[in-house]
Amino acid sequence: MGNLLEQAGRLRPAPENFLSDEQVKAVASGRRDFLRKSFLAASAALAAPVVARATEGDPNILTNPAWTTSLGQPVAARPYGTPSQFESQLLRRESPGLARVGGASVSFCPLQGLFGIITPSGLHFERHHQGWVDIDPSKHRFMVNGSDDSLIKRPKVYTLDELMRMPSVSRIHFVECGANSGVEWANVAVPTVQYTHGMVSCSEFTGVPLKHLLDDCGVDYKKARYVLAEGADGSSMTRTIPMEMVESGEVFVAYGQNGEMLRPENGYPLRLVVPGVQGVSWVKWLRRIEVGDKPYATKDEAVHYIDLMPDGQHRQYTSIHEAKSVITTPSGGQTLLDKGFYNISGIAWSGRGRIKRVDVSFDGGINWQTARLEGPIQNKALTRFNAPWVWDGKPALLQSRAIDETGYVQPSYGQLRAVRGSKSIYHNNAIQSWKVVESGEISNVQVL
Ligand SMILES: Nc1nc2c(c(=O)[nH]1)N[C@H]1C(S)=C(S)[C@@H](COP(=O)(O)O)O[C@H]1N2
Ligand SMILES: [Mo]
Repeated sequence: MGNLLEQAGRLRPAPENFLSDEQVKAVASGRRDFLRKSFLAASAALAAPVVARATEGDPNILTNPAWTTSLGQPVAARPYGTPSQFESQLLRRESPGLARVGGASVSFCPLQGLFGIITPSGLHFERHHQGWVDIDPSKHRFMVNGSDDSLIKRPKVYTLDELMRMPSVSRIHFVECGANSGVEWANVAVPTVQYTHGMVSCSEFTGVPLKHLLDDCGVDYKKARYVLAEGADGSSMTRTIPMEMVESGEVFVAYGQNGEMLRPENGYPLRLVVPGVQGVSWVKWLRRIEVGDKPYATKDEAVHYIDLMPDGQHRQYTSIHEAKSVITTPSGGQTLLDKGFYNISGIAWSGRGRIKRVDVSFDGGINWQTARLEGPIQNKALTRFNAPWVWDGKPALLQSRAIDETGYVQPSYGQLRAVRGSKSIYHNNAIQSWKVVESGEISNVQVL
């Protein structure tokens, strides 16, 4: 259990971490006089800040800590900033249950410790079919060609410098692997939200609309109804994207992520952004777009990312994510310390547009109440919701249910399994349940 708790990251506030050794000793020996003396000495040495009435007995308010009475670190001590040493548990993690084959693996995003909707770039989940590469941008080329010369007037090869001179867009979008929540089909109750839902992340991406580049190459949109996107890594990642998505202007060739260049793990220096569509189509280390007149049925769409239906048939090209949500705090692996008020917080998203409403339940779906959405609500991006809850110390089942602008309602496991059966891996958007027991411990359960 200790290990699970550690994996859950931000579990309990740990104010004891902030005590100096002296303070710890003083507290242990109950020498209140010592605390008072050092407080007075410290205030005399430094212009005393305005102090509110001290809480009786708490050394954290009765004494001036070292950081108040000494010089701080110089500017640019760390030319590239990193999180506080006290946040070192909040990390991407590989699932103990998932095998790593060569570089092919996945690291999960620690959703339980994040706020708002933007995923810090260093915590963005990773999914590589053949490991990640750090490409020299001066050597990277991006080509646009046609499966047939009649589909395109001017096939071209672009350098990164050329792309970065073009008109750019910056948009916030989620990317979710189609296999997110995949092990839950088999009811393998992984312990934390990091493993149930951690293959979703959300960033502000910057780049050039693919439509602009296809126009530049003189694509014949009457004939060229599909594009094939290809990556430069060793996985031969190739995906078909219907031309309507490109023509809508939403698909873009990105070089920026959260205000800086993409991280190597996320496709530096170029990746495709295909809003609302499963992650596999967001080809990283993008080096080529081919326009064609039919779907390509590549390995990554004929064998992988297909859904085995109850009648034994495979469903193909179901790439758009339906509405989904999850409560991230409190969540599996965490422990409620006491009865009383809790802010229930989570994320919701839909590949079909904006989130319209999120409901939360504390009794496993018998009663629902509407959560508060943090705005502005963005198209095909994570949306943060919050709801108040007073825990009475009795067992509870926490759930959230997203509704998107098309009116689609996130299904229960029972509803999802009635249509999809139990043999799938991909595209699980069922309602997640967290069970709270009297001790305050929270675990992952499925409610049908
Ligand atoms: N070239 C290339 N692109 C790729 C992949 C890959 O292995 N190689 N993995 C895909 C998959 S399956 C997913 S879910 C997303 C993950 O993006 P991320 O690693 O930035 O989170 O990238 C996609 N693009
Ligand atoms: Mo994926």
